[in-house]
Amino acid sequence: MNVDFQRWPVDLAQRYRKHGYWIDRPLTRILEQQQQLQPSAPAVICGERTFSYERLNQLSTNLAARLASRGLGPGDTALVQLPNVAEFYIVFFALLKAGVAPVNALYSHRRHEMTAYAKQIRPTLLIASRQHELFANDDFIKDLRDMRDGPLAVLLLEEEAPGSSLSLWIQTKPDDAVADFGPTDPGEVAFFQLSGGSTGTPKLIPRTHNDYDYSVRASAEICELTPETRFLCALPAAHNFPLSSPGALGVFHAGGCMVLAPNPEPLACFALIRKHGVTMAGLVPSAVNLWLQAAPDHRSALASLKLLQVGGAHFPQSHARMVPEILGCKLQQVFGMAEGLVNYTRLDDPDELVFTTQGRPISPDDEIKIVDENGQPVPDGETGRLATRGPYTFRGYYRSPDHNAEVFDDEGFYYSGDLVCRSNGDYLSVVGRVKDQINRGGEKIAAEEVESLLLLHPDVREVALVAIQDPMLGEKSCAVIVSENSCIKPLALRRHLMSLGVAEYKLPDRFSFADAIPLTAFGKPDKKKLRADLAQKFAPAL
Ligand code: J2J
Repeated sequence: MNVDFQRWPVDLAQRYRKHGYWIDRPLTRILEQQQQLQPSAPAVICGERTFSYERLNQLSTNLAARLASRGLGPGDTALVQLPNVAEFYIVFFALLKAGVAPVNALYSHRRHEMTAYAKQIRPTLLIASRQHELFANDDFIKDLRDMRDGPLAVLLLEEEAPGSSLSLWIQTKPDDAVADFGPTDPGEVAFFQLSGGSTGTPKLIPRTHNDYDYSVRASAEICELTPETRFLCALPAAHNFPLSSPGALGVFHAGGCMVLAPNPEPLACFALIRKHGVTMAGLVPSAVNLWLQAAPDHRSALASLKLLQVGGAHFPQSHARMVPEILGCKLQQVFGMAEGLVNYTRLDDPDELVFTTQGRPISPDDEIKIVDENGQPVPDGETGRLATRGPYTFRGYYRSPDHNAEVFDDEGFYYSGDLVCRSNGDYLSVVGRVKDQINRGGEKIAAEEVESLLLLHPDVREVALVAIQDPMLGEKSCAVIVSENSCIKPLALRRHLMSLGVAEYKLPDRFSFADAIPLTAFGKPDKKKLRADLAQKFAPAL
């Protein structure tokens, strides 16, 4: 039994195979290939530890064998939450080998998000870290167990009990090792990506081996990765950008090496770049701002850096132009989404295109529609809503028929909620968005999710979460609150959200109290007006 998901129509699937995008091999082929080509080459550098391809392959096989001997396999799902450590990739490949489909939660996620994922996938396996507040004791593990009918296997990093020590499970093969995990069907779900979201509950994106592998191979080629590539991963390793655009999987495909950083803090990253001769990195715009500020005093540390990819949020042109000058490397803009479609500026594009657009799609078979509010195509150069379908763009969120009906049209095009403008052939510029989301330095916040949590507070009668501009993060969030209690304090509302176990980046940066939420002619909260009002309210005094 496999994980259920919305498949591509047969004619499109045939086309994607015929054009050589879907090669019908599981994602584990990436490691197997390097195991044969260059087993002793370094694959991952994590602190003082270096893992060769052979070791990465062996350790992931050890874990997969143990999972298989416990009866875990295709149809099972796992909830995984690990920081940026080598074990993240060992676990990822182990689960692919065993055929268990994981949700790789972000380390910043807390009880609220983890519960929402668990409710959707009903995991048979949990892999997490004792150092995360949620797993400092066994309360949440007990909650997860209560949620299930069957058993839940638990493996923890930094765990003392041998039975649930991830490190022990990875290091040795069990005596009753299962040598062959059975074939993985590449047309099936390999794992779930996380959606940035715009609804009340975090949504999951089923990604198949075939579709993801194509995006990885094509991305590695576009970014010209080679065995000499040394890629600094300073964004959360599970995120789609550092995992696949071309990210870790692209680097492994090309036989290069991943250098892990816990976060994008510039001085620590610069030290890693110098120490390991890093050639390439991927960042969100807010992190680039920090690097641009710190770089002038540390230019020599960056000598090996050839390419900086920037994506995930709006990157102002003025900042884009500074990258080559201040960081001394080439810039590549990336506009992608965990749902699929990824656009890149190409390495041989003229500078103007690189500074002023977010690139063009990976594939000749990425179909793009840019339409007005009535669904009519807009001429090139004009702004419209982005809709797309293609060989690595999903066809539906996991078990979310109502939401899918809203974001897909009859032809299977996915409406990403972005406002874009096409120019210079098929280059796209991201101009804005229609989805109800705040992009806080690349971290996406679904307004509705935070609003529903705030409404659980007895003093909150109405609420609207909106974006306010921020010089460092691009956007921050502001909660506009209507309350009968004139003494209500932001601190109490923040505490309320913390007690509900929501990730910290979703806590409103500001609160604003109002008598009423303005409404549009349709009676919906007028967020455009709220944003304009708040821009005035929080405008820096001249
Ligand atoms: C403006 N907005 C952007 C950009 C994404 C590569 C790169 C990024 C992501 C990602 C990814 C943007 N300029 N350059 O998955 O593989 C906003 C858009 C988009 C949403 C997707 C990848 N690049 N965005 O950011 O799933 O609004 O993926 O729809 O987290 O981020 O967010 P996410």
